[in-house]
Amino acid sequence: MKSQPTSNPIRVGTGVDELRQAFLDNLTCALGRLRTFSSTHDYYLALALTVRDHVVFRAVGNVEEGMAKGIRRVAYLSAEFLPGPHLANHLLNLGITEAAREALGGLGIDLDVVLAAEVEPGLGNGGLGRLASCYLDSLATVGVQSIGYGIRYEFGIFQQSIRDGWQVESADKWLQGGNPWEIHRPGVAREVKFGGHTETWVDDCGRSRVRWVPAFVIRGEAYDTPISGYESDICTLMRLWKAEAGESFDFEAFNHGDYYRAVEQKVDSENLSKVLYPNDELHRGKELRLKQQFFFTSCALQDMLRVHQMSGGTPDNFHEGWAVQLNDTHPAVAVAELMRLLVDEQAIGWTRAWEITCKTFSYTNHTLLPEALEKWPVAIFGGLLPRHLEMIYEINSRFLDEVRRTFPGDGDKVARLSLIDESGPRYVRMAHLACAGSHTINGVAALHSDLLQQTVLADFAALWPEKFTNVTNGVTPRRFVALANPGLAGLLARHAGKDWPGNLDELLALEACVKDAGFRHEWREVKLANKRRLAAVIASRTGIEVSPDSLFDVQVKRIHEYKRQHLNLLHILSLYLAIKRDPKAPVVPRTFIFGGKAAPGYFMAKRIIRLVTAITALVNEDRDVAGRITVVFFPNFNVGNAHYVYPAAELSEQISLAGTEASGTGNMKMSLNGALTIGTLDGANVEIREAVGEENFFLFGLTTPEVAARKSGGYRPRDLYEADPVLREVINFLANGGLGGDPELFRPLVYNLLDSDPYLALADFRSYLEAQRRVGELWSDPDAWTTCSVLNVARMGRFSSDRAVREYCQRIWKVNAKPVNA
Ligand code: 26W
Repeated sequence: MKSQPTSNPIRVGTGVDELRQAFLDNLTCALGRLRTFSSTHDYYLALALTVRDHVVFRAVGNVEEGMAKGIRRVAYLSAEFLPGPHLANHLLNLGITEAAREALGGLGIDLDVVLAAEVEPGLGNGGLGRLASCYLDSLATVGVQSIGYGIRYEFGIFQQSIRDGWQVESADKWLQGGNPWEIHRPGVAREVKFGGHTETWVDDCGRSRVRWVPAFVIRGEAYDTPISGYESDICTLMRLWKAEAGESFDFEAFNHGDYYRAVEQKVDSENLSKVLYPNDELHRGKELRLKQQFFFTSCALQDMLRVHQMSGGTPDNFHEGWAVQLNDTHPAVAVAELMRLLVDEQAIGWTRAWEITCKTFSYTNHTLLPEALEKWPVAIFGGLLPRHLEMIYEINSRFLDEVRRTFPGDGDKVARLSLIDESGPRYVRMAHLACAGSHTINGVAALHSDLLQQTVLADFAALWPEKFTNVTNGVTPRRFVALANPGLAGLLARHAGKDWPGNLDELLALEACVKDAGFRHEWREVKLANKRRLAAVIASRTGIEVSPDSLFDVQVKRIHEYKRQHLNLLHILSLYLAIKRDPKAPVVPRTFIFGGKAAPGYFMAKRIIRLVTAITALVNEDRDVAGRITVVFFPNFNVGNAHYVYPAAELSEQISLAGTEASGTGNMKMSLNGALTIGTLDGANVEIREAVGEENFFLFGLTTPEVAARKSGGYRPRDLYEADPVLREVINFLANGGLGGDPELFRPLVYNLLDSDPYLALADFRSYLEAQRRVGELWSDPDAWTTCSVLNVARMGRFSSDRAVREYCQRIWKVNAKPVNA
């Protein structure tokens, strides 16, 4: 590491005494607290400010360096980020965890207690947001100048609690106690226009130009959060925009003395960035969401243009200064906005502007589910963004000319490819806009990228095969192993060397240890300690006692029918009924752990949670099964809670219907922490299985082509129910009020399964049970189980987000990352 410019050795010194002094200074000077009256939260803030200085020093150094070199930067546009708690991660990256522990210890303060006081920013729904944060971490780690642009939601994803067995949502007031990580930059503000109309005018050179006369303007103010890299001088910035009333919001109203109307407008403007929409994988055409998308996208592009010009660039070579990644279609309106900025504001000709645009953007698709694909009614879109609608029509007309030239006479194809869906009421198709304006389009796992080209984007793939590629997702081993699982981290360092967090392929060295009984014993001890830690957390949050000696079988992810939590539940009920029937039934002791949020308006998902809690009540209170199976719903699954769950997992449930989970990243996090996977050939499971070896993975279920065949052959789930006595028993138990309480409660779930079963849970039931039987069998042989667990970890190097980001750098963004081991 290079030395950083320092003006004050106390503020950025890494010795114990300097850290302690900086901490005390911050407590007094920044927070105005006397030590005697300080709370744990004050200590947290003081330490956070201390650590922030170190990180910000790097960030500031990077800006100067980047300007001087005129290098190409990466902008990651994402409506969601889920960074998790920052403090411990920075300490790890800076290599000062122990120094900080000692510095605080000398004052009688426990670092772990202070770390636990951090409230995490929940600015995302799930996989997509967490992936964005893993990528910022890796961009910093592999040394790429980059910035993540998003929205500073005042309320992030709701907090989940369980009351009477139901999910209850409450507001996430993450900013209430102050946020020490962000730097508010009122000076870095961008104006964003909305509504109104367009008009043409003629400029001094006699050119016909278009001007957008908006109905209102909203100001975006930047809030910067530095993201450090592991043992790296480079820092990425997460620049989030908060909506404020525009400069002129109150002119007219004030002139008429209407103070209240003026203030109302102000409140209205600020509502824009108030709350994150809690839907994942379901698109609802809510106007405010489109406003949010355009707002942060426009702020980001204006910001990039300014940075580019300050670094000596011109609008004409914008694409040489920036590579811009669209994280799903949420920021896809950027394609039209960049065109507007270049054509209307910079007076660049259409053809050249389009060339610049297409050389700037690339687009990642994260889902195949049709209900997730974003499309906006033309009336809403045009009402809010009249100029962009015009631009999209023009882009479309030129694009469809190209289509007609390539596929003459194929009118259906033209209709299917069009940026406007005209099959009924008219819509703007955001994925089509993203594809048209991007040089590269990728899916997030090999299977997903293939399916993308065969299904939702098949026509685009036929038109532009060269644009399509795959970049399989990855996760950061710093947060999800080094930080979350210090026991395992120590063991890995001793046996695979200390470099593994920055070069995950080093873990391959573990293969040589697997035959060593002492090593396997140590491995089991680490897992046991993690299970004890999780058991304590579960007891304190739910009151449920779980045995650390049982097999920890874990399914944590958003609740969705395609992820099939209900398939897992059917298995649990089959075990329960088997034990009830025959107390000697060969069932290994298991603790089933569920976690995840249901979208507040998603009826079935909420019923699934209710079913988990009903089964919890049934199973945990039944003396006949006591000590054999236990079921837990871990409330409010988020990044911080994940730190307890992943390291303790022994069986990772990745049981989505083949062809529905784009990639999954929880699958990677659990396998990296030594869990074995029970899974279908879906998303990245396919590649995980290839990497760890098929003998170390419990495979079951239909393959994607088999799913298609079953569906087209007229799938009749009721026939399966009739034919399979175990399934029949389980379903009857559910339908006939076996769980107690209102017998109507689970009928919607039951009838959905029997009459339609859109995600083929019943078709995979038998095969799942059989795979679960193999799980039980292997578990009964601890040495064999441990061997598989070690091999899983050893062979997971490929799933580091560093690898994924390097692929993006090399193949998509064309920027240099520092070499591995540099
Ligand atoms: C418009 C509503 C909406 C909101 C969010 C639709 C779709 C989304 C996301 C694309 C959903 C999402 O998070 N997808 C997940 O992305 C992960 C990262 O690539 C993958 O690992 C998961 O498989 C995928 O479900």
